[in-house]
Amino acid sequence: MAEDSPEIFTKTPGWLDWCPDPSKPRFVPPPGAVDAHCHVFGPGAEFPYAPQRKYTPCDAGKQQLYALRDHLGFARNVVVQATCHGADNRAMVDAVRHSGGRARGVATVRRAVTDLELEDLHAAGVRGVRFNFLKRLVDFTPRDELLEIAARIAPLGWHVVVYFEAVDLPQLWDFFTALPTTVVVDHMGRPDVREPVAGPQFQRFVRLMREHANVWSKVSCPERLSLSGPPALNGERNAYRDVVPFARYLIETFPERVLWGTDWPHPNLKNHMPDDGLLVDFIPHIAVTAEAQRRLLVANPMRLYWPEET
Ligand code: 0GY
Repeated sequence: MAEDSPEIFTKTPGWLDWCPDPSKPRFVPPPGAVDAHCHVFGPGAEFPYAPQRKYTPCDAGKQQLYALRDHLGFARNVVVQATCHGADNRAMVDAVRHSGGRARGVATVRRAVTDLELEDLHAAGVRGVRFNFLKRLVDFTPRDELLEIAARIAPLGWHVVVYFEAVDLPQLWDFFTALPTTVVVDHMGRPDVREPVAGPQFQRFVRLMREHANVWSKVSCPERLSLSGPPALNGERNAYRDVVPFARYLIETFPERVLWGTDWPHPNLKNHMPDDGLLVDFIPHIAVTAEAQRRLLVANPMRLYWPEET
């Protein structure tokens, strides 16, 4: 390969591409609604995927993300660094910079990050870092390195986003509760939805939020957690029903500490690719009043990502 030719990436076998023609949701998000969890992938020819990545996705760039935002009736995005880009934040930063102020970013950084690099990320619109604990997505990072990073980003007013499996919460508890910032948990801590909401696994997560007022949760990714799956193609729009009680419980118990996101372009789904319009129609099933919807989609993400406007 000539030095200046872009690298050609081959998708992970079985990779499911994002839905090209999502339906128009029936639910109309309140004005100013924020999709607080989504990603961009490359495009690889412009922003190469990281050598240490665990998967190679399809390209999913900023134009497609912002077209989806408009189609779904949202106003803003929080673009979360995906593991396929490692700690090279250029694709995410480029997307945020080209949003006209309508996106913020969550980065991945290593211990070696300089203060100047952190300041540049802040100027671009980054407001948090993500620590990922899923073994299928990342190699292990020592906890002292993560704590050091958390201490460095805290003075910038940033928060830490954490992604883990529910079964791993006991061993991560002390680490999470030692973090000096707001801590945002991805996808409700990934509960096993075969277990009851009142069961020990989910209630452990609820206890984390109850005892630690700095812990927030994204009530996102029903398509990842659901066993009942999307509805049959019969016009029904209340998909992923088995996840509803978990998300609704968190929204009703911690109305000021919940966020929602599409998770577009939905990395690593194996069985089906969601219709993003259906995902939006999940919202009124979990946030059942206009006030709960306003907090979930507008007030809470604005407080965290655009505090200067609130
Ligand atoms: C998600 C979920 C996943 C992937 C990533 O950064 C990532 O690669 O977050 C997953 O595979 O469960 O939130 O996008």
